[in-house]
Amino acid sequence: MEATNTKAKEQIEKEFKELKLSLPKAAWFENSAMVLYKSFWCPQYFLKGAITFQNYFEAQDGDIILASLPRTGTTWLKSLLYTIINRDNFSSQFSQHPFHTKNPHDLVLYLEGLDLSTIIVGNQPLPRLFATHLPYLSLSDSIKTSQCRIVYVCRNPLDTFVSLWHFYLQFERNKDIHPNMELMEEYIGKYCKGESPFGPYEDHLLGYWEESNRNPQKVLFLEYEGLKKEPKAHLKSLADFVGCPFSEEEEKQNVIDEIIKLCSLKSLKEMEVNKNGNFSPMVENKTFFRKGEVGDWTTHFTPSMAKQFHQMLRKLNKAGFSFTYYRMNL
Ligand code: PAP
Repeated sequence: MEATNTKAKEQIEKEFKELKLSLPKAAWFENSAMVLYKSFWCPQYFLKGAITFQNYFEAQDGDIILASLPRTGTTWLKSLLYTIINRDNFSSQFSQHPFHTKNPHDLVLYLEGLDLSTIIVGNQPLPRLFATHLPYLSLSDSIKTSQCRIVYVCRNPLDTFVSLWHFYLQFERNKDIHPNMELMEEYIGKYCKGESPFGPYEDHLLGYWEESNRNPQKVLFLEYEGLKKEPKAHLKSLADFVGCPFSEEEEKQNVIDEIIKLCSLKSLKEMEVNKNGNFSPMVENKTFFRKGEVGDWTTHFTPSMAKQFHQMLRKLNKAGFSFTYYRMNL
């Protein structure tokens, strides 16, 4: 086992070094360069993890994988899924819930963030719950061939961009970069061209959406805006989909409402761990919780900025996709 691990590590290291040199690169803010890996823009920081995940992750039939693009509601879905799946371990009032001491990202890990030994040992509590930002086509084969289930969340691209913009600006705070309209327009151009972390946006969304149409038992496709509008109905379908349906008794005891309340932006934002804790040396927990508003882009974009999204939205429409819960009047 030890020898196999060492060999695998060497193999990953070799592939990583070769790819880092040979793949096309694109800049994304100052410290977040991306490489074009298997048709998506992989932040260089995640390249080694993506290789490890693709080659060594063995999905099990009971696994649940949350897939999303960055800033589309990942933290919210991580908290909802974690709470739904583990709800028997906590009293219905959730006063002792792990969210009081841990950020949802510390409880539901990204597959592309795991090291080789964690991926291989794979002894997380059952059912195993993971997350990923990788597109459907780039998932490890065992995810596609096993009976594991995927929950995908998307969000309208304009709000997603605004959220991403604020997220990355934090890293530039003390540097020589000015968050002006010109720079924002330039980044919208990159984003709409497909050059964004784990993008192109439309390929990511369509990959999971098409698979959810082909195989609805395998992929549950959700919209952030839908969750905001009808949280209760969405929680019920989430719980059914992951095999943990709410009983009549639970419904009577308002368990669904309690989960919605516990996982709300307001509640998570106010937890001490999210006010003052850190996810990593660079990322504070508070950056995962901002405004959570639908249509926030209207307070940021000029008409010409919004227009840049036309082509992306046309591509989605042409593929037969339109957002059920949000209409954009551009
Ligand atoms: P990540 O990729 O950095 O993990 P992700 O969680 O996917 O980000 O998305 C962050 C967005 O979800 C933020 O949106 P905003 O910038 O427009 O405000 C964040 O505020 C929002 N968000 C986080 N937690 C919740 C929640 N519990 N309910 C609703 N929205 C939330």
